[in-house]
Amino acid sequence: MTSRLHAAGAAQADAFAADGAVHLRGLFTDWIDELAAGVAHNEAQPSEFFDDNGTTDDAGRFWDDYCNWSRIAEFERFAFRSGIADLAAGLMRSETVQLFHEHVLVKEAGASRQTPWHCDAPYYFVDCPQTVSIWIPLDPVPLESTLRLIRGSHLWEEPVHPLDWTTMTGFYGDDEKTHSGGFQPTPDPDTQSDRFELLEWACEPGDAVAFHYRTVHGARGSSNLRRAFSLRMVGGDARYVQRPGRTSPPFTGHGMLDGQRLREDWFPMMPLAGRVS
Ligand SMILES: O=C(O)CCC(=O)C(=O)O
Repeated sequence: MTSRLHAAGAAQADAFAADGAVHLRGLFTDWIDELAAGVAHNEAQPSEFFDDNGTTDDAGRFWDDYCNWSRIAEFERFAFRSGIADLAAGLMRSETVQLFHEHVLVKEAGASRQTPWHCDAPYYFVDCPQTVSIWIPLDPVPLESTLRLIRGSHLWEEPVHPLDWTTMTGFYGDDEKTHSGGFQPTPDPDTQSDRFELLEWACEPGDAVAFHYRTVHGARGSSNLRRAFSLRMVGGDARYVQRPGRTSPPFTGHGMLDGQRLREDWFPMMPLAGRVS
């Protein structure tokens, strides 16, 4: 498969900076078969991080897994040969792009389990203005089961307090109401629709929704199979942050300290083919 360059244009980078998310149509349609093979491989050989999010007795599971790119060749090829790093560089307006990890999220047909409203940054041990996750659906996604993002939430002063997706209790082992400062409670855009503007796009396979690690997002259940591959990258200003509790992914034994760059032997720099916009 040939490599394609996907440098983001200035208008897309402006929209990403202002809204915290953009929808990009048809960028990765050539890679659907490859990514779908990778997801099948992932399901057949799950990692220690595989999680069905408590949906074992459901009509359809909502399962996810991550940090498998170095053992699943399809994911590694996509990360390093699809041109996605150039897209990320353009959106973040960064001269460099570093791979944080990939994340597979599958809602089987009939999965009623919602993706809880959350923002990713507090689960991670990295934070910075230059962050992007690029969520790529491998199946058609109608509006009712697509990713839903709160416009501009990446600019909120306090990120949303992280919750454990299975127990819906504080992810750091704390309580949402009593947690120490620096976080705000999880919003509910469905009951507070006058306070939030949502970005939601029906998607075709190979579209991409790029969003900032601080953008608050969630999704409903899905009546159809909805496989998604999310690649998470950071730009040149990314720094390790010590969180008040565990992180996801855990990445134990890394030895990094507050304010350090992410170690490149674990989080590789991604070669860029194109000019940063
Ligand atoms: O696919 C979903 O339902 C959620 C995706 C998500 O939370 C993410 O990629 O960070």
